[in-house]
Amino acid sequence: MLDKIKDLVDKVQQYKADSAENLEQFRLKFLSKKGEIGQLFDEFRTVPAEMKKQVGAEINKLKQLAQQKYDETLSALENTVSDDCKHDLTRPGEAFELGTRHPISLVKNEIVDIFNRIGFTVAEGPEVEDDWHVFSAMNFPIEHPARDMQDTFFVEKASSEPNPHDILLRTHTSSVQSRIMENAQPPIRMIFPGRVFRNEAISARAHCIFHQVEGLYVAENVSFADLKQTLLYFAKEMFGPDTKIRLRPSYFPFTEPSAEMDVSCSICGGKGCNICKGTGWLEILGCGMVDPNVLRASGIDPEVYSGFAFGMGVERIAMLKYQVRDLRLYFENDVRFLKQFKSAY
Ligand code: 2NL
Repeated sequence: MLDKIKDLVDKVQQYKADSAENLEQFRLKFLSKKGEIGQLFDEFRTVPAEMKKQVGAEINKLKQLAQQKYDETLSALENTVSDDCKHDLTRPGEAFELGTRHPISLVKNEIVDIFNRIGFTVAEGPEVEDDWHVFSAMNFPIEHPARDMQDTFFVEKASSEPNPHDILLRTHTSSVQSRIMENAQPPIRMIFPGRVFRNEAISARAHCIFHQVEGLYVAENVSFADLKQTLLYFAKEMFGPDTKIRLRPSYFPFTEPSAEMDVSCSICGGKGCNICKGTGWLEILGCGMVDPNVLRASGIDPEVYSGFAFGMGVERIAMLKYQVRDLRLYFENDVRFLKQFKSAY
């Protein structure tokens, strides 16, 4: 027994730890309950009475030695800088590359922010919708070409005839508005950003997926003058304080009267350039007074309330703002393109 203890004392004295894992092995081997020293204490019961005093003293010395070695090694390891310098707080920070937001997100966030400032809140809704919320409640006639397979992606279609229960990918975000109007009474002052889908051939100017922001204000006595001032404010915030707007009569199923809005070209200041094709104006959105049929379909009394609505394509505004000539660049996610967009939004 005494020889075994002496052997262990030698081993402990010679031990040199160079890593935390190594030291942990040392602790398990010697100091844990089932370790070498623990076993000696177990065997101690079998030592003859006359030897107990001497053997006991040796085991205790060994235990102290091992504990001391362990404590010393631990503090030595803590004081040395490890290989990967993880704990050297004086080292300069490592530079890492910060990502940039996608230009479509930047422009969408900027649009949302401008309308937030004048009291519009944001709502989002499902991309897979039913015919009722996308077309029927929006006053699209049965024979409207948008309801055709050629123009809309259908998920479930009962027959070749339009049906309010058909399931489809929304072609505009107005379906969110109709859901809001079903569940809330005016005043409603909201904007609706989201992805929309149209069955179109992909080109520099069109894509089958794009982004829209629509807006809706329904209350008592909302007039066309309110629409004009709201959109003038938006145009000045988005394109600069000297921006002018003009409205041209147009047609949408969900608004009456309807208009398309142009802003004075921010590139040439209205003089005429190749971006505005010499006209001095850029078309940026469609708008109008909400058709009474649309209000009625969603449970709002058009005798009491009126409203204006508008819709704009985020890609189109982003193309004008950043002078990007090919829409497809927004969908390819080439980092050389994406890296160029730095903004507060
Ligand atoms: C465009 C035209 C527009 C609307 C969207 C709308 C929504 C409701 C009621 C009435 Cl709930 N209208 N939205 C109105 C006018 C135009 O979008 O060319 N967008 C890119």
